[in-house]
Amino acid sequence: MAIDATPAGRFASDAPRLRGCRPTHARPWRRLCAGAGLAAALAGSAAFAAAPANATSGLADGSFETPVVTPGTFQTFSSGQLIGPWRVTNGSVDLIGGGFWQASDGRQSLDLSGGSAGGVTQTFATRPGVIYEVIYALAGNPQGSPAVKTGQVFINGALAQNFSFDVTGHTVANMGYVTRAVRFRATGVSSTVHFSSTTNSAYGPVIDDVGVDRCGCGV
Ligand SMILES: [Ca+2]
Repeated sequence: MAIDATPAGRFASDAPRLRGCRPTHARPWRRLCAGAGLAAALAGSAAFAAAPANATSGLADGSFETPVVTPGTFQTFSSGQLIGPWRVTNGSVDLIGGGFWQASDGRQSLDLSGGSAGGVTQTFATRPGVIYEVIYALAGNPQGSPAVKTGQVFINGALAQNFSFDVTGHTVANMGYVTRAVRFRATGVSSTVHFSSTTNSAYGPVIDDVGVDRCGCGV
């Protein structure tokens, strides 16, 4: 079960930390669960209390920093190939090296359309019944058409979110990253997230800074 979370707009370092979400990775997140009121409402509920206190998630290299691509270039990966802990699911994607364009986090990012629409997936540890939120930074390749890049997020094989990003007015130096999130309740000891481009060109949606938070916001 998964729903779209309300887009939070651009990353905001001054965004208030909302109760009910707990980062399950080392890096503190700049954007947490939407729906603080609902989170607060659930805070004392049996459903919320049932969430294990030590739930963990092992999503790795959500920043697409490995392997390191020669700065100023990009490397295309095709279906079945691995990009660190990510696997290319279809078509091809471009791992963008540092300095080629602005990353949201670190130096590298991922264009989900390599030569054509592609996608990547990763499976991470979850606890059944616990609510998680996949958070990611979204932009688009500003170097070619179409202007509006589109794609989808799947959780455990089910469509969880359609996304789009309009690159109009953005450049390689000002990518205009926004934050997107997808909430879901884990049903097993592992869950799979799959980002897929539906932009069938060489200029697709760009993602970076993917992470998973344990979340008490409710779904
Ligand atoms: Ca990165």
